[in-house]
Amino acid sequence: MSAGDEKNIIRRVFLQGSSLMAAGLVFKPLRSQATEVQDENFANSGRELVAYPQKRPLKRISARPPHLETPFALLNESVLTPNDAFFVRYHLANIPTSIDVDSYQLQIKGLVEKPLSLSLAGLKALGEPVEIVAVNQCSGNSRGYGLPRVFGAQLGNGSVGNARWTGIPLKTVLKHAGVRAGARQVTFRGLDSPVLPTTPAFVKALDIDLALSDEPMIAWAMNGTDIPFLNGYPIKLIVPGYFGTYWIKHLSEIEVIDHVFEGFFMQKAYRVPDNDCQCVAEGTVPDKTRPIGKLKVRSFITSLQPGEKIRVNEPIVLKGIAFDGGHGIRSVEVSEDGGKNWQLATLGENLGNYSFREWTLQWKPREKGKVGLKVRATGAKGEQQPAKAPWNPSIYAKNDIETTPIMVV
Ligand SMILES: Nc1nc2c(c(=O)[nH]1)N[C@H]1C(S)=C(S)[C@@H](COP(=O)(O)O)O[C@H]1N2
Ligand SMILES: [Mo]
Repeated sequence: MSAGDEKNIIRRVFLQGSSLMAAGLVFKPLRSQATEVQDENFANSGRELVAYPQKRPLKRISARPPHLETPFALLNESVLTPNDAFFVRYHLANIPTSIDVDSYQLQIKGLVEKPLSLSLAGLKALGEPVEIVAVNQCSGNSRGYGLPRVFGAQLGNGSVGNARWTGIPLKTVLKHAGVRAGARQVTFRGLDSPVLPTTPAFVKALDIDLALSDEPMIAWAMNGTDIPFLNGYPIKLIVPGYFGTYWIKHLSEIEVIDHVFEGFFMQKAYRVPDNDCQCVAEGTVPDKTRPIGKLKVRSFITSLQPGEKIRVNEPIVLKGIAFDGGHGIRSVEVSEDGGKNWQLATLGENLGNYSFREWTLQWKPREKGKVGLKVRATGAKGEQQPAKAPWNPSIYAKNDIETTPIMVV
């Protein structure tokens, strides 16, 4: 199938979706097949596995706009999450259905010497391409497991993925436009828009220092090929170490401003309590909040799924991933006795501090029965996963030590 055909399918799928919506029916993509239902261990359980364009069947959290999660068995395939398995999250239902790369323009405006309107070729011509492997994780990943339960999408653990991004440093683009004195923040928006005029646009802001730092980049390739349509084709902002909310998809407009941006998705949503633990007592409201920032240290077992059966006295290799906000992983440990004793896992290849770090551990279950396998990571600066993450009203940045319940038979 040619790239053009692929785009047409995407177009048809989404047009079909919107006309069905208009008729008051449930949005269901043309090529979607609900293959099976994956049961989650939380109240809002039972996720349909649905295949969207360029995607394998993924767990559908919501249909319009699409929010799809990666089943954990797919995260076990490789340290770089395959493009067709990468999770998808949008906020606004008017998502683009087809994009003409020949006429695509990225605007850079506001407090700059020279406003720019760049074609994709123009963007690529600004400097040497760079590559970085980095984790994209939604702020609300795992919210569905949090208690007390809070408003918002009930996410499982699969709104996370790791990819090799190729693009141009954001600072190169900003320097080309010439940031003027008095710049305070830079805002970013993409091609998606609200259905109703009263719904705020999805615009995010970075402080000027972060925007001009080395890591943030405008990427046009993901794992060596085009970014899948639903992950932000043709270009996407990558902010290594920071939650996915800043990683604007279908990036179309960059504006340098002299104040702190007041839009809804910075001032009202995606905020955490403004203190060291980013937490408050359960069920209470913080006095002061700030925009969410960097990822916290986390780890998962990917080689065994909850409820899986394994044989007693047969050695197996446990495998999984660990990541943090950019210091890198110092160690990963596994416990089979509820956290009393911990065994040190072997870390895999280091693809950089913003990447998933693979870990493995030889393990022989010696007794029959239920086992809760726990995994715990420690970052290079000593940050360690807590048994229970401190609470915040949106259950963002959840990073409790995970337990995978299995059955030894
Ligand atoms: N244009 C646009 N970019 C966006 C969003 C969006 O709604 N629109 N959502 C953000 C959020 S909250 C997340 S978690 C990531 C998800 O990236 P993905 O869909 O490529 O996995 O995209 C971010 N970028
Ligand atoms: Mo997100």
